[in-house]
Amino acid sequence: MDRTSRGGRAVTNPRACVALAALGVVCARDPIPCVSPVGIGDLAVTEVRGRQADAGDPLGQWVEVCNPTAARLPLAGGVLSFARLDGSGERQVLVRDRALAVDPGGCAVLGLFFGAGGATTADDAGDADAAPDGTVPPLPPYADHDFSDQWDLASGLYDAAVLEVRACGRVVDRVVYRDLPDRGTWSLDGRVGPDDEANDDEARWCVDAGEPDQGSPGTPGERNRECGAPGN
Ligand SMILES: [Ca+2]
Repeated sequence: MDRTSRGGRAVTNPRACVALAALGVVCARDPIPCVSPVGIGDLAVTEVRGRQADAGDPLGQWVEVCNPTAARLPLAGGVLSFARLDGSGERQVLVRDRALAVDPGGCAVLGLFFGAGGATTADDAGDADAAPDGTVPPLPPYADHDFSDQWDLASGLYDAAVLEVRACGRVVDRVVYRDLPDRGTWSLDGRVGPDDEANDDEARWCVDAGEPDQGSPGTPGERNRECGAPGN
């Protein structure tokens, strides 16, 4: 994220604070500063997987967010914001999992995973939930947080977007992606560590369509491949 564009503000959106407070997340109204320890640049977006050409793709649409700091960072109350490139159509998802955190040097994968098993709509996903024993279809092993309940599953993630990671109203990272591949992921070069400034450079990103026989999964939760590497 361009540091010149960072707000670095405490929470200024009262409605957001009310929503967060309702979930037990400490996020006081302005002028009391938010207590989230996640600061500007503490998390960096490193990989995005959108809708796939294979309509039966079971691997989900997701965002990988990595923690380059030496501290374990909670994600509860964090927000992913997706807007079209012209700023319109903003959609936000809130991390409601109070236990979710990212270890130092680790990554979290947040996304739409009700598509696993073939469901493409919320209703379908609901049907999938209706197992006689009440069990919920398992998420892929790399999925840390599913926000299908906050999204129009029929449309999926935007193919092009301004994506922001926010913590209690503070913009932690911002990236722009312009054309998600329909096979594999849009991936920050594995030679580049998770970095909120390095990931501003779109030339450092590439398509990871490796392992097509396995559905082009990308590298969710793991270090990205190097751009230009064989099979990439
Ligand atoms: Ca990865």
